Amino acid sequence: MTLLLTGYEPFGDHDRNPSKAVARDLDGEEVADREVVGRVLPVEFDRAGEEMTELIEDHDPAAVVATGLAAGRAAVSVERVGVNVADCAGVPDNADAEPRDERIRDEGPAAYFATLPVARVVGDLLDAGIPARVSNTAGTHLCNHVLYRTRAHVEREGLDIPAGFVHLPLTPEGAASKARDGEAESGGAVPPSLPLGIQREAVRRAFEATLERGE
Ligand code: PCA
Repeated sequence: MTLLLTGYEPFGDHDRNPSKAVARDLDGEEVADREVVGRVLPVEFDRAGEEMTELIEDHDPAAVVATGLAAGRAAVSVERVGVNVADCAGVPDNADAEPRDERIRDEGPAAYFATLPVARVVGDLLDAGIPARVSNTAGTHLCNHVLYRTRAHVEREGLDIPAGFVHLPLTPEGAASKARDGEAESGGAVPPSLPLGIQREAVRRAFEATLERGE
């Protein structure tokens, strides 16, 4: 069996996305005795959910961890819930879609819980010296959308697989680039960051902690 890992293309005013690098780097690696299928999703509301559904059908994974960038967050954030809202909050997707206060599924439930063992994943990351926390909101942009759609699909198909979402901070290079665009040279703020190697390790451990469940 495989482990499905997704990241995203760069979007908005970010010229890189650590989630894309992590998905690429871990693609083909063995984690918890399974092969990671690492794929990069488009940052498009009209396509990403569909592509995730197809990936699950094609690869029959034992677990799904979707990841994305949350610039400004200091820690790896393991999301607890995806809500039935699509609102780009002023950041158009890469096809210029700008949903505002929309439902993802008109008849769908208000929210789905992630089925990753979120507290256990965070505990394991903290034990490994990686800054991490449970997050109670994945926002309303595409990351939340994909979490909601993934969980809806898993439930509709009756699949017994843990599925969830992990938001990653900027890398130091990404934070430096933001600082350069800002006022750091005049004393302005620099956003928090985490090196890519640590982000990769966090995702690897997220799968391991998830698959330990019940073993
Ligand atoms: N982060 C965005 C969408 C793509 C990404 O990497 C989000 O947090 O919704």
